[in-house]
Amino acid sequence: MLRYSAIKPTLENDIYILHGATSSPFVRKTWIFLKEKGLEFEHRQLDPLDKSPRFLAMNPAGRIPVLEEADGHFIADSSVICDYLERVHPIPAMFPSDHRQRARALWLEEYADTTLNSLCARIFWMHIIIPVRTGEPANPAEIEAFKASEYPAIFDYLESVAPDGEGIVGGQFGIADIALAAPVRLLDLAGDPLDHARWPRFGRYYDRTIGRESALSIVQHDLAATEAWRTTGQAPT
Ligand SMILES: N[C@@H](CCC(=O)N[C@@H](CS)C(=O)NCC(=O)O)C(=O)O
Repeated sequence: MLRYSAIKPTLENDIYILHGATSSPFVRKTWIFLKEKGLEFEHRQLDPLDKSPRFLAMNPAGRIPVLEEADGHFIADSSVICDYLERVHPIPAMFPSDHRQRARALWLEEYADTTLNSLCARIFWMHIIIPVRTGEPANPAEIEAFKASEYPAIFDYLESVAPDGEGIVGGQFGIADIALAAPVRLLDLAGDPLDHARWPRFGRYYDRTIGRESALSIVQHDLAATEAWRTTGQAPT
């Protein structure tokens, strides 16, 4: 949590600024969380690959998202940001109050941010970024082989725990649901959506989350960001 004194607070109003590229699943997670909380924010593009001094002062790890508060205070990492927002704005609650359920929600968030995200990000790279950077079209055989080897362990597990309703933990919509949907959206953006016939329960659960008003509000922005990657091989500016 650094304060970058060379940057003046950029907002007069007491609202947040969310920095990052809108194709990022971690930006999407934070965006949806802010919306679910009913918090006002502005979005600013920030290229995660351009490790400028300004970016590194905001987050020495050089990763997006970064949340800026009205006084110029920065908070990095989607999980840290969501936890912080929950404490500052506890209602509506997005983390379970029961200790075991909270642990389960945090574990699912971590699983989504790591295991699930690596898989979905790889598909996005294979379809969108590698072709524009190499000048070679996406390789369907390579993609299908990757999916055949990597998808079952992860999506069979998610199929086995997906709820009928909106909330995977205790039936209450919250952080775990947002975190699980955010990377799967990369598959839609890559033009290679999840096979709903093979994983119908998880597919319907994903559709319910991504169809919420909070999640729909980022759609035009993530499509635009994907188009920037697809045409230039670079993050949106
Ligand atoms: N644990 C972090 C992960 C953030 C992350 O990896 N963001 C990616 C973009 S999707 C990034 O900034 N990558 C830049 C890099 O690795 O150089 C979070 O939850 O915010």
